Amino acid sequence: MDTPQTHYRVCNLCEAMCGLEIKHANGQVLSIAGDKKDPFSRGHICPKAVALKDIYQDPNRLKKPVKRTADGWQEISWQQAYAEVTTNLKAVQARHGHNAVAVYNGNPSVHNSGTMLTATGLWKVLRTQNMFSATSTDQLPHHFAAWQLYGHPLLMPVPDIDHTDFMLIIGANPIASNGSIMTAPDVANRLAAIQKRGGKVVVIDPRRTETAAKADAHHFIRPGTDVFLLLAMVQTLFAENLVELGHLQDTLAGVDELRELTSAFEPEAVATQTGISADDIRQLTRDFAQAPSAVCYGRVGVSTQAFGGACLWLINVLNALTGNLDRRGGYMLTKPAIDFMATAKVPYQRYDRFRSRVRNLPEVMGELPVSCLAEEILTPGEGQVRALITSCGNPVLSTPNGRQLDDALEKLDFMVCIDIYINETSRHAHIILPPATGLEVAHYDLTFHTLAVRNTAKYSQPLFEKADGAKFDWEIFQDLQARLSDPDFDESTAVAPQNPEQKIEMGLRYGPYKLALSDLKENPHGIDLGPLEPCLPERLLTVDKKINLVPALIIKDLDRVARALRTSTPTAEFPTLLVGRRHLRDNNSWMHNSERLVKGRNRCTLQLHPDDATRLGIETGHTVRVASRVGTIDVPAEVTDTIMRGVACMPHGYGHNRPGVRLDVAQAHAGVSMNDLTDEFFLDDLTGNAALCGVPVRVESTR
Ligand SMILES: Nc1nc2c(c(=O)[nH]1)N[C@H]1C(S)=C(S)[C@@H](COP(=O)(O)OP(=O)(O)OC[C@H]3O[C@@H](n4cnc5c(=O)[nH]c(N)nc54)[C@H](O)[C@@H]3O)O[C@H]1N2
Ligand SMILES: Nc1nc2c(c(=O)[nH]1)N[C@H]1C(S)=C(S)[C@@H](COP(=O)(O)OP(=O)(O)OC[C@H]3O[C@@H](n4cnc5c(=O)[nH]c(N)nc54)[C@H](O)[C@@H]3O)O[C@H]1N2
Ligand code: SF4
Ligand SMILES: [Mo]
Repeated sequence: MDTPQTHYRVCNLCEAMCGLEIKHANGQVLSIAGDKKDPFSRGHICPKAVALKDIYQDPNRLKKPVKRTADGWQEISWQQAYAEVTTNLKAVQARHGHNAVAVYNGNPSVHNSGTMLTATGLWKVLRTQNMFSATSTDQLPHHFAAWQLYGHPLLMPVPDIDHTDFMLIIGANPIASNGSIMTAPDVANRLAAIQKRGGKVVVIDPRRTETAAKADAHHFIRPGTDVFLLLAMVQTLFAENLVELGHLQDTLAGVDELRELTSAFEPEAVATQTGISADDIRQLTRDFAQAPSAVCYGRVGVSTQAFGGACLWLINVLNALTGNLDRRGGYMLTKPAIDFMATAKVPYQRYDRFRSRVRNLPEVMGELPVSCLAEEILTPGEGQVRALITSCGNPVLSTPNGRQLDDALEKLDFMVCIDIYINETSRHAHIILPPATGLEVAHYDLTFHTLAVRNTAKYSQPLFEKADGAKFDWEIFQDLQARLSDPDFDESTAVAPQNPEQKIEMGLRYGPYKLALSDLKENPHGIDLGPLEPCLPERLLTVDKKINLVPALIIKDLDRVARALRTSTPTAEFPTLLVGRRHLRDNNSWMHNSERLVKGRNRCTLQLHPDDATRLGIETGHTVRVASRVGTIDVPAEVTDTIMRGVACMPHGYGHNRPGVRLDVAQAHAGVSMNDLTDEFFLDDLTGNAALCGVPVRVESTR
């Protein structure tokens, strides 16, 4: 064996951007450890990073295009695959119009710089309004609030976790998820550091999570009621004269209207609905407002619910009204080495330029809510979706009423998946185009450097050559774009796809630090560019350079909030509220083919409070039946007092035992899909984001 060598790169599996130190020899990984010299992650990694080795070696991972035939999947050449994809997509569009082809972009898209820099070129050529992505099952409310307040959906502040004195975490579990819209590697130690310097961490969650267990205080909240809590906190700020605008005094508009609008939401008015006492709400508000610096941070638990948009607006408002917006230790914007915002168009206008055909839902950021994808395929008429391209996505397991989509995909005239596995979604494809991935690709994190709690920059070179005959994602996107855009496309004169490295180089050179790609290549551990710094109002992208705290679109939604406060959500038919959870060794739906990640106790269980379990005659290990408006599943129960009464909880991303799925390890740990219960009609009316938290269900014993 050759002498082992060491390679440094970033882990692109989740948002934390941990630095890796990989020892390898003869094309084999010997070990994967944290890179102690990475200035940002300081040696931290989680178990998923080690699974990069498993992905690299996975016999189920595709390296060449495959075509579904009567005799099963057949490997075909890239040339044939491109020709068939192009012919079929063109035929569908020629016969049925541009919108007959739909696109779904999944989560790993934003973790791949090759995809990030080339996919949109292909989507533009298609000229379809039926663009969908995981965004509308995830962070759309964050974008919506950022657009309404700061002028651009990507101008999202992040918690200055390393300097704050008080961190209020609502509906996020960073110790399991490693942080989201808050790139903060080694987040457990960063949270512990708040406490060490005398600060406090408070968690609001229907579960006593891993993060809550380490916090100074945890309040259970009834799922979907955070909007009431937040309104009561804002009401309290005004009622107790705790509003302090700080340096944004002249930038913040609408403060008086806000006082009016929130005046009815006294803590007493929301205590029953939220399950948090009026005294606790007042005390929490005082502690937050009076801390030297504080930040309120919310994530999936507040964005994937029926009032996601209003919640995210209020989280921003709470930070602004206490002087914590754009202040050290508060809620701050980054200054990334590649800054997309430098060329952003003002005003931002990608909203409601068109609507979904069947349900008339407005476009947001050039996309339609994925909750309406299946009906666009299933409902006949002009503009019906007849072909689908997915890239980096597994919507059968990740979007509401996944079963319906699962069935709908069978009805498509043509489907192509750009994916590395034959999974629950891609098993329906006619053709799968697999890009090189993981250790075979170069990466500069375009997305998560812009959402990081410290400004850093890092470029990762590929560790291994891609497999013989494999292609990079950026090659696939450009190859397809060329073939689809040119009616006279000629293979023999085609131009070679451009390595997007050049775009990264340009982005860095024109960026605020004027870096060169060579600087990053010479510093494989990454470059530290310093802590977050105040940058408002300069960085605002609003036309008047002000922050309007009472945007009309959002204020209109307060009627819906007020109505909900008077209604009690659980019905007799579906009396329990279902929420999700994440486990450190899961990564949405797609890493269960790594034995090291799935081994051990079954994690796909339905958690219930002991009182609810006793009432229903359920014990840990029993199979229980869970029903919602859209479906029924059977799942093992896990009785635990970490969950609030009246709430049930299960992870998403399981349900691998469907016919044709070619994931040998994952199928042995199949589990069931939470999204066979979530409801495509249960969403945040304001933003179109799916409501995956607080889904009304009925839990029954099967004994
Ligand atoms: N009930 C419930 N549902 C949820 C959530 C929840 O909390 N609860 N969370 C939601 C959230 S936040 C998200 S982001 C979505 C995720 O939803 P999706 O993005 O649809 O699902 P993933 O499981 O991330 O699937 C990733 C896909 O990308 C493929 N892949 C992996 N690496 C690569 C690569 O390098 N290139 C390509 N082309 N493909 C690759 C995988 O094989 C897999 O098919 O799920 C959402 N769904
Ligand atoms: N290990 C691991 N890490 C991941 C992922 C993964 O699948 N596994 N996925 C990645 C992705 S795509 C994302 S978007 C991020 C998400 O990152 P996080 O948002 O931190 O993800 P979760 O762990 O799902 O935390 C959501 C929390 O909201 C709580 N919750 C549910 N309903 C409500 C509610 O109504 N109100 C309140 N206040 N809380 C509620 C849940 O109990 C849960 O603890 O994680 C990323 N990191
Ligand atoms: S926390 Fe995220 S970035 Fe860090 S090693 Fe784990 S998966 Fe990779
Ligand atoms: Mo996500």
